[in-house]
Amino acid sequence: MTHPVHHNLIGGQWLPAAEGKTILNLNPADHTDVVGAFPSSHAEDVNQAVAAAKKAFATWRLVPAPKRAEILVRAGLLLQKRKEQYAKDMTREMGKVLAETRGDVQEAIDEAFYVAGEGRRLFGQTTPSELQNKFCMSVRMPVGVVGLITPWNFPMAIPSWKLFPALVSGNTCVIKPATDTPLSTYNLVQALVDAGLPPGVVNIVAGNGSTVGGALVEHPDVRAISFTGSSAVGSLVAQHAAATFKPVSLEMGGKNAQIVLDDANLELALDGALWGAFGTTGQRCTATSRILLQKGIAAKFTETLVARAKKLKVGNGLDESVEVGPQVNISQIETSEKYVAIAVAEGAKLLCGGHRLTEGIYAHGTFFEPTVLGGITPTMRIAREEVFGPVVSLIEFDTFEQAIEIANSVDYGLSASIYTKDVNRAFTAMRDLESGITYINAPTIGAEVHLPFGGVKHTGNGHREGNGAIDFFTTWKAVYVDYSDKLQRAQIDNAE
Ligand code: UN1
Repeated sequence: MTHPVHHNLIGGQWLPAAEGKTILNLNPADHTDVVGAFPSSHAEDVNQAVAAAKKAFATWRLVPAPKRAEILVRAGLLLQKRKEQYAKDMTREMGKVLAETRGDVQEAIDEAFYVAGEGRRLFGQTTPSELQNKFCMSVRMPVGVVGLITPWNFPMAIPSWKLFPALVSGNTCVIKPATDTPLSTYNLVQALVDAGLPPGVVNIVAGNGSTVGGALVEHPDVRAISFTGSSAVGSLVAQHAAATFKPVSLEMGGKNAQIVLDDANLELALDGALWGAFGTTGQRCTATSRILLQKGIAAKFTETLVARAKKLKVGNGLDESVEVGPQVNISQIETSEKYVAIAVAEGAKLLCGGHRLTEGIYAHGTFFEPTVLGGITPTMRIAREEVFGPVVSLIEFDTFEQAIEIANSVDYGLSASIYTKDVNRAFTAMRDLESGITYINAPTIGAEVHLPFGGVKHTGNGHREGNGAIDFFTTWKAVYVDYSDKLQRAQIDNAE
């Protein structure tokens, strides 16, 4: 069977990788279905792409920001028109169910319209001078060529979180899509190209993370790196980028807790837990991976959660009746298996799931049962380490204060949620949970694009996407205009 062969996008031209090698993109629900072949690129391809981006920067930075924004508006409109096709492409390469891939494309559309508004803002400041007849302001400048390294779990939304603010700010980009899900990044960039983006402003170099990502991170002409992925890789990115003093924005792991207090609306908390833990097959940085249950409701909640988890329909995400798609690849399945085994060895009770699915409709895919583990204590590895699969741990507690302490007892700090009707506790939780995102009576997933997205501790290094991305993709320039027609020496001529 033939499949499409995709090339890198360099300086407006579609070119095969210099070494001519490719990587096959397989459907995780059915490995006999080849989505396409994508370049397996090396440093030489990265060098060409960076050179093209550097050349394009000379003119793109001078295009007025409102004009740059118009391209984003047109790209957003094209994404709206192509939403269904792009969602289907994404389910085929990534596995998550159609309702969710439609949501992923929608998130890119939302980002396009939100960031386009920045084209007429990009506000700086004016401030009085300490001297007479002198004017002071600070203006945002583009950074230059930026390198973007994106993950497979939100193959269009996360590239859009990086590309759109980088572009509206006047930067040019080299993006390395996730090896498992390049097609959705190609679709996103195609929308930009069709919307009138000039050649070289966005370049795609596909391939292996350490080869292509590594070359981008080390390239002297790349001025900043924005990375989303694991904390282990993020740490390497930061260490390598330090050699050339590149600013790095890192969005990494989570071990997100949903707290359920005795007074919570239990049905609502159960709906939230199922969606937070098993939506996207648990493969979100924001996924609920710990559910903290107050003793009074723990037994009932556990029983109902397990019953409902067992009923979730697992299968090919292109089937509209399916609720949980496959995991993206075999190594993710192995991680899920490994953590279930570690948990059980440490004394956890396997309440449901825990195994890969291999028979019948599952024979050619990478499917894992929705899994609930009970009897977890906060020090077990399953309670502290990220799994990134459909595996959730139940931890019981006595008091509200204990719940906050347990929630905060991990290295990560992306998202947290609490279900309660007690407004005092809700506000205390908003203040005390160590997380970049906090939900009250809502699951840990579902951030909207126009709020800051990111976390504390090992989840990030202080930058934010969404509302905050412009801060990363611009650099401040302080400008002083002296209209006194004489030399005025700051700190000296005006001193008493
Ligand atoms: C991620 O898991 O990396 O908040 C991103 C959410 C989505 C984005 C998740 N809007 O769950």
